[in-house]
Amino acid sequence: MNAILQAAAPIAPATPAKWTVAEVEALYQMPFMDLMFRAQQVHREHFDASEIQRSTLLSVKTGGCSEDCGYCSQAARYDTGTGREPLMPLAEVVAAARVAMDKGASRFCMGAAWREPKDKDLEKVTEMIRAVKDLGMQTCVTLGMLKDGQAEQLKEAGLDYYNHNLDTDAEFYGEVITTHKHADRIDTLGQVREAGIKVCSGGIVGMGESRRNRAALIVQLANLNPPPESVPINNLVPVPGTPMAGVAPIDHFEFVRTIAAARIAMPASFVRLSAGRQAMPEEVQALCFLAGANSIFYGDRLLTTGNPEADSDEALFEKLGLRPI
Ligand code: SAM
Ligand code: DTB
Ligand code: SF4
Repeated sequence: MNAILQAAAPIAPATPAKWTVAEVEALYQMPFMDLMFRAQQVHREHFDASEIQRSTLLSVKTGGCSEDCGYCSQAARYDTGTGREPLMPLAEVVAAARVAMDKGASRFCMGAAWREPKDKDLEKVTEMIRAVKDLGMQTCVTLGMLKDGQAEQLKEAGLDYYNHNLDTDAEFYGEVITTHKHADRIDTLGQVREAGIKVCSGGIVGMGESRRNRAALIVQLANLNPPPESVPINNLVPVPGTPMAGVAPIDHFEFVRTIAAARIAMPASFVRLSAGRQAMPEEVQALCFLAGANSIFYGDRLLTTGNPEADSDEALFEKLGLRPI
């Protein structure tokens, strides 16, 4: 073979390409129109741009959490007015899942305000997973950090997704949370993967982090191998009584850029426009869908805070010609 042909021969990379923070920062710095165009191209290579996935949340154990996450209404140490509720009875969970399914949600996500689940609690959550699966819905739970063997128990019960957000850049993590580490989150995600459960992991913006921190969070998510199947991007819901209550909100266009950067860096993942929609005009939400968001939380509550009414989401989808999947 001559030298030219040799140079042109494809070389299979030993490991998948990794994103760098500089590359994702460069996406953020693109002219808005160019960034949106590129995000649309990537989105349309992997998805039908008129389809949107809907997940409904339910807080199955509320408040009284030992952790100090600076944004969270459920941390016991902050005076947020969020009541404490023990683990919900199975029948109530199933009733809520049935309502969500009837309204058109395809996935039911059960959240618990725990640092980590105790074995006896996990047992009860596995009953919830089995019952919700029996209705014909996809299941997701978010229970905090997992120890050896727990992810396998969840898989055994039929769990589809485990949500565990990296939340913010490893370098900014200590400004937000001190009672556990970013490395602990990565460790739990590894256990979830090993057990064969799909990963749902994303983060929160608007906590006073820099654009570089936002780019780094996207890199840390995209470079998980493989990247999470589902990537929730939350805009901080400021909760009175938490340390983050008074942080200045980020500009809507910066939020849309974050969605676009996540879409480009994780082309095959569902990117979920998550918390914070109540404070977003419909037009901004539409820009997020244009930037590649193709999933939402659906139903009038997130965990402890509000979310747009299902009927108003339906009306928005109708206006945009978005079809639920
Ligand atoms: N305790 C578990 C954990 O921390 O993984 C599960 C529940 S926790 C409430 C789930 C996620 O909700 C957090 O990781 C965070 O991303 C998001 N979240 C909590 N409070 C929020 C807020 N005020 N604004 C936006 N997102 C929030
Ligand atoms: C995620 O990324 N966002 C959801 C879900 N995963 C568990 C939670 C949002 C919580 C918003 C504040 C609240 O309602 O307590
Ligand atoms: Fe607890 Fe999760 Fe809230 Fe942190 S985010 S305080 S771990 S419920």
